[in-house]
Amino acid sequence: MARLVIVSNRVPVPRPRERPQAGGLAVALKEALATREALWFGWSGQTASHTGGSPEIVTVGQTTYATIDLSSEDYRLYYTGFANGMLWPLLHYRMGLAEFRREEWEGYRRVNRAFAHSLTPLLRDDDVIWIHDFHHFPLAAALRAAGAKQRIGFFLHVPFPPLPLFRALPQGNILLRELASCDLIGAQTPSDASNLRDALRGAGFDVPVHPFPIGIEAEEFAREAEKAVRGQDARRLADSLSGRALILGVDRLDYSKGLPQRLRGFAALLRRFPEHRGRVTLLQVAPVSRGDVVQYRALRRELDELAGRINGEHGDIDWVPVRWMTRAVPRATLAGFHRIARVGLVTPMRDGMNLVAKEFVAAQDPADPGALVLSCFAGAADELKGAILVNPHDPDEIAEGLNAALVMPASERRARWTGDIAVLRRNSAAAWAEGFLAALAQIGQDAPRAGGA
Ligand code: GDG
Repeated sequence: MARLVIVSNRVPVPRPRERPQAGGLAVALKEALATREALWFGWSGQTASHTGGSPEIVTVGQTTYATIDLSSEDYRLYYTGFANGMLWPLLHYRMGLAEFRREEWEGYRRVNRAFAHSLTPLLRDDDVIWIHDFHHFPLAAALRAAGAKQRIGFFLHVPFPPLPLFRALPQGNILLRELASCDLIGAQTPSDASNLRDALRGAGFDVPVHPFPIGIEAEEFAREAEKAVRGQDARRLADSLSGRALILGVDRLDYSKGLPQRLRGFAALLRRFPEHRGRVTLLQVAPVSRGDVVQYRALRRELDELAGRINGEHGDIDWVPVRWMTRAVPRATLAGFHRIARVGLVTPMRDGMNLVAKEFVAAQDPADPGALVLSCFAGAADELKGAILVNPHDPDEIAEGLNAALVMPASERRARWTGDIAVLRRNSAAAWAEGFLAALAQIGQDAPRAGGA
């Protein structure tokens, strides 16, 4: 089997004497990496005096991790600037939050060339290269310019907006041209794939673009949840609820996740459905993310204030309606929290997939599962037909969804959960990675031969 070369902005390099960092792409690619030799290349997460140079190499089993540093200047221009300050809001349909600066655009493209320059000497002729996400739109072209002839696939983890919106990006056609150096492009949903295909075609490129919805290892997460509910943290949480129903939210503190809208929706529940007052608790875990981007700092202040206001207005001497945490919680502990929750509340304004929604479903007790209230703008809404779908722009709709979830009889919760867990087991993380890699291996193989029938 060909060696797999993964490229992503961050690389989960295993650190000796530390517990493995389970999460993100590392979880999704676990199976794929277990079955073949692999090289995982990307940024070390460190800044230094220069970008690039020869990578630092760590090999564990069949996987080699190779990372390079970024200069502080490039970190600011490429990562904080163009990737998080321009592309992230644009791809999440939030042009009002996007800021374009020519020097950041240039920094972004320079860092991608530096990636190609450091990666090229490590490549073998029969490697298969799989590039991940919007940090690296220009990378395939930079690798081709350095002579790479290997098969190159690209997966976009976030949404892709319709063409008129994408056109707001100055020089967007250059990014599309560079992306078109790939042999196969994957997106999360059929509509993201079709938006990206239209943009590429509009710029004159006919690369195959298909949906490959990312999954999770549901059985493994369920086992973790079952174990964690007996653990100390989950027991502390369960005891502290005093019999109240738990509504749980878990998200990076990001404006795409609809957190203010969620808190307003919860406040609307308490106002419009007073029978739930004193009987529910919302726990929102929102670890701070991208704290050096100004929009994220403003969001954090807004949420601190909103949570305080709701508690001030609705709280009682023995009841705090909103528990608000900006610290990260260990993954296994979170699995236990999901299992305790009566309602999973996931309200992104736009989300490529949203793995939290899937993790909530996977963690439930089959005999007495909780209900999921899910934004219709999460990619996961395409698959999780048992969720109560809401439009997060309307707090009243969130409140109605929460009420429906809280009063739903156990038989209906079980019926909805049974359908969703079957989908999750089928569309696993392993199936996602193998599906993409099989499609990439197939490119060019099934083209009609000249003169053939
Ligand atoms: C991007 C796309 C797409 C969250 N808080 C804690 C914690 N998490 C974990 C969750 C989940 C992951 O982080 C977040 O994944 P999401 O999919 O929800 O969202 P993004 O980070 O925005 O991911 C998204 C994804 O890529 C994959 O393609 O689904 O649409 O935006 O696994 O559980 N984990 C721990 N502590 C926390 O406090 N340990």
